[in-house]
Amino acid sequence: MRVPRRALAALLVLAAVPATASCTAAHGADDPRPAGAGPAALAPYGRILPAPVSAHAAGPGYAFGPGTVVRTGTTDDEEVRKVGELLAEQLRGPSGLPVPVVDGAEGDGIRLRIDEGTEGAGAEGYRLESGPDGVTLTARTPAGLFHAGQTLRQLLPVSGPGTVPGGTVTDAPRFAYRGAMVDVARHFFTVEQVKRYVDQLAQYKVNTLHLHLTDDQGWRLAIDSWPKLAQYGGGSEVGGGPGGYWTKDQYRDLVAYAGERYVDVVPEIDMPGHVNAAQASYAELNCDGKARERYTGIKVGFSSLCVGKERTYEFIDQVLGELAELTPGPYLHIGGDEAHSTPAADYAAFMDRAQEAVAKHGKTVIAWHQLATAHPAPGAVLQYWGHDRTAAPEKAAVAAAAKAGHPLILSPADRLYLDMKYDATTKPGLAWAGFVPVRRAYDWDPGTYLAGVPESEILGVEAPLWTETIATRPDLEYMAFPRVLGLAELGWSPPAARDWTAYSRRLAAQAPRLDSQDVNYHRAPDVPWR
Ligand code: TNX
Repeated sequence: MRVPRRALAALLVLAAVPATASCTAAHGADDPRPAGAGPAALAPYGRILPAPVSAHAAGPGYAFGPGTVVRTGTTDDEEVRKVGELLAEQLRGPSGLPVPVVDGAEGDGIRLRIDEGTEGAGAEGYRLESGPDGVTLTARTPAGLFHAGQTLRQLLPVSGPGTVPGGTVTDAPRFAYRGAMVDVARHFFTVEQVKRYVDQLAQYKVNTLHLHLTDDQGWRLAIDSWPKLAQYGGGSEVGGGPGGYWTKDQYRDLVAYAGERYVDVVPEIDMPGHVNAAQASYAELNCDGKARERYTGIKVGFSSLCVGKERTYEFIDQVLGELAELTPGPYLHIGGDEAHSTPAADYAAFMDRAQEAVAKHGKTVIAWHQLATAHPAPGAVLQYWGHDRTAAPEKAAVAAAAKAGHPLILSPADRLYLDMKYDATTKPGLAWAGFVPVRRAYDWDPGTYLAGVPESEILGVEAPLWTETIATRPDLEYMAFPRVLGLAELGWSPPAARDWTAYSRRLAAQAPRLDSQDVNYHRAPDVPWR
């Protein structure tokens, strides 16, 4: 049985607001506050973040209580069952209710349904319908059901039982790639710490975790054919701390954990620069055959693999081969940034071979946008990290590559670099791209950002968190939150929903949720926290 439509109530709501897709979410049309009142609590359908394509409150809701079950439909759909189990677990924690998971689709409760015909849902979208007999989540894919579940969590109180207000959400993402990066090379972070970040991101529908695994200061992943990379090269970090590395099993565990939350892992081995940790571990990776000293400072651009040596290519082939085998997602990121110690011709020749190695192991290349100055291979994705002051010819080279068919991931440093200070009072962080307050991180349009690049060439957006100055979980969260929620909304919500005033109220409404999850976020002065 479908949730009955409360047609009359729905019509009344629709009549009260302009008929644009995002109206309710962006402007809180179901907000009961009297006209003229200042910022007040948004009604549940108006505070969903990222803002959905459409959301309408209508009719009585569903009482989520001791009798609530999650129904996962037919038993033979293992993946849907898993989505249901995870959603039930996410609901149990804050509510203290048992929320068992049961087979079968009929009956009261939270119902998960795959329907290939779900209109406008695409690969990740969904429909959520709430009424007195339950909440029905419908999607074409398990990923869509997962995202629907995250929306449902936001319609419930932060703790205890409560009512899911009656209404409907229809939703689908604007961009396929919605990423966050963590640099575990400058400072080491444990798999447990990164898992916590994955949980925080996945609840806002971020679907990609880019791991910057290697840099001058440390090599963080065990590679069987080159064991000293992790064993020796992992034993350092910025500031002289002990560093660390992940075993292959730990990495697999993280990838699986992220996968269950529909977050793909994109691992990065940065080359031909940013390789001092490798060159300290193996003398043969240096042109002069001498191992480098370990490095714990924060300079960039001084190291380079030995481009003229065949052994270099055996090295990258074996490393990328092992990495490809560990990585279920389609991409390997090969860095390619700030190769200031590699002459341009050598850089281009090296990147040709590195891209060949990625293709040989069945993966698609992502590289920082400097690859545009060499020869990006067919299908290679470029990650743009320029900023307002980036020289026009550099931007034009990226735009030309996009025109030639290279999809772009946008990570403008003066918008999405989570290691940039909010303002002059921020203790951790850098400021080479300027300060990035919360509004600046959100208030720009990825679809029109780069001159000459239409939205169709934009694969998505990503917020990198470089860790030269960030060594602890509280600092990592302080820099990421709340700015990374802006990234989540830029990546997911329709362009019409992008409005700073409305967004800042949705963001403020997330505070109790972040508090209850013990997230150390920055109470930025540009957000109307209550
Ligand atoms: C630039 S962004 C870098 C990193 C630094 C970062 C610090 C990029 C591709 N390279 O090596 O960690 O700035 O903000």
